[in-house]
Amino acid sequence: MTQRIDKGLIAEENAKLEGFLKEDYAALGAKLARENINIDDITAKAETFQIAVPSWGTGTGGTRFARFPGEGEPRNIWEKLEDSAVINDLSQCTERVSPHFPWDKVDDFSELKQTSDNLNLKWDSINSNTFQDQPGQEHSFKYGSLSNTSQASRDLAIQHNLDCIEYGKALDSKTLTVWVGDGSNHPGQQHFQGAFERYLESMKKIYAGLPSDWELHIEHKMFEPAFYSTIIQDWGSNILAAMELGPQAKSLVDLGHHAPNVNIEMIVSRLIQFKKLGGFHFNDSKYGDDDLDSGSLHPYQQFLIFNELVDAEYRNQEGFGPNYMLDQSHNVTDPIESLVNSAASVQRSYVSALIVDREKLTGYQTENDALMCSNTLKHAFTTDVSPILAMARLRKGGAIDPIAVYRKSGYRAQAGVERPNSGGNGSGIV
Ligand SMILES: [Mn+2]
Repeated sequence: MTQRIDKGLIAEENAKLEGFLKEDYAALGAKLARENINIDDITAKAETFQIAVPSWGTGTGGTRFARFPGEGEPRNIWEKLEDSAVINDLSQCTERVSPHFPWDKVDDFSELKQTSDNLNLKWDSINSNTFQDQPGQEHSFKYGSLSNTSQASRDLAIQHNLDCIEYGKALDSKTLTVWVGDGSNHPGQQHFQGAFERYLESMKKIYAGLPSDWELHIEHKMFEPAFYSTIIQDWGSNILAAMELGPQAKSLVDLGHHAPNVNIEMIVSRLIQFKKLGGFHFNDSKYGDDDLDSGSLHPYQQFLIFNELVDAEYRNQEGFGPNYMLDQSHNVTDPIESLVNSAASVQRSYVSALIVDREKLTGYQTENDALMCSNTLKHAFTTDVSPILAMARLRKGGAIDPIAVYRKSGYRAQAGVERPNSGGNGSGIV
């Protein structure tokens, strides 16, 4: 087994930076105190922040054109767990892993649970996969899964999701996330209503198999692999399906799954209002479902989404408690570095949103002072909360500078020796 990041190395590296961090933290604390904000209260909240890592994200991603395997990438769920543990060692905010079946299927789930327990990791939402055929599969998903015109294909897709719930029970997960590639590539290919009816009928059978303390998250996506229409193309179809199914069904927002320029933070607000916000897949994009690192292009959008989430938290909105997960494709970076960076980026948006003066904002909104409303948000966004993030990591035993420690550890080079490239490894764009 590849060695984890040595705690001694983390402590040694932290010791070099701790003095500077304390100075920066004190300076930020004084600045926030002038705004009647106690920095330690914010840091304590930052310490509670958790975002799940997708098991498939620890491998190098790819595009429709090619995949360039990275050095020492994990070849199975056991090695993906090792990398996930490293990410959490450094970041201290990624204690949950979201698996994808059948990519991560094992014979003995109790052994898998034991391994994750030993690594101090927990399991997040279970992701089912009916967007590809498995070897020897009797009824194809080529023309859809849960909405296929063939009852036999639909039954197979339903059964896979019910199996996923069983795997999840063994791992103590509480959520099933369903994204399907169903849709059409040509106008007229699919009867829109008929296909949606078949989808709902299938989803009702999955919903019926859900334990009472579970949630079913529905993920919408505007295009790909279907390029003319998709069965759950936007949050409208998503919330309709979730409302049709019942209170345990909620909508999941993947930031890359919308049309360009869509106001995602407003969608988030609507879903919160109607108790239908299940969770997030965080990533960033410029053109489409690019699956770039979270906050790498549009950090203000990510902040505005968290402004809605913190607002709901602040108001104690009923039925609010979404799952956060990263869902990215790392094509040219070390996936561990990207996931560490991205988790911190999302955590930064959360912390920045925490320091928004909500009383002032409400006042400006009431007075229709548009400029000061915008300035209130911008003030929080432009306040550099880096010392809070670093202090939260330090207080939990993580690294002040996680990327530097990771590079110094030599983990990747060692993994390269222990894990010869398989060339395979399912790394999807989902
Ligand atoms: Mn996704």
